Amino acid sequence: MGRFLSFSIRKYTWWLLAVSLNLFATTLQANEVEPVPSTFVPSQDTSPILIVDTQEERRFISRAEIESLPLYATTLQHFKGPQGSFAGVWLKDLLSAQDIDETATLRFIAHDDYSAFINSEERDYLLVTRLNGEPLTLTDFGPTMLIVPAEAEAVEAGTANMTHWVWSIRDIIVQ
Ligand SMILES: Nc1nc2c(c(=O)[nH]1)N[C@H]1C(S)=C(S)[C@@H](COP(=O)(O)O)O[C@H]1N2
Ligand SMILES: [Mo]
Repeated sequence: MGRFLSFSIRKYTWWLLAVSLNLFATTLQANEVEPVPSTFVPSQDTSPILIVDTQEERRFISRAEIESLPLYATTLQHFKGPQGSFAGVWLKDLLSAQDIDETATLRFIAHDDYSAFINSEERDYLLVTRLNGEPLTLTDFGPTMLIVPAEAEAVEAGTANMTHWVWSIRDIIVQ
């Protein structure tokens, strides 16, 4: 009886080990590409860091407002240098919180006056507010930047078009 019990416990242990290794590997894989929900405490900073221009009005958006939306994080090496955990909100979530049509063409204008046309339906854009838990500032290509997690590997390899990876965003104009 004792031998039988210890045998089944041992068998169960191996099974448990295999299952947890499998889960662990899946988590690692998911982390590489698909952003995972992030649990950091949303910013309380209500000073404006982003302008949204609709046809009717100009809106000033703060970190607190952006980070009140569901937060996601993904790990990558950005082509401008920064590396680590990039966290923020899906652009689609911000648009719907701002009552902006997802199909709208958006013109993103950066602090260096770079501009790019973006359509949130074309790809899944993450609007990043943090790197490794710290708020992004102008010196690390913030206060916000657009990344496309699904393209991260291709961008790292230099094989993807990255004209829509706008950093240091100042203004979003809804066309
Ligand atoms: N703020 C800002 N974002 C930007 C750009 C820029 O000049 N300013 N250049 C875009 C372009 S055209 C490319 S190819 C990539 C890489 O820019 P880099 O070659 O200057 O590193 O970033 C994109 N995002
Ligand atoms: Mo470019």
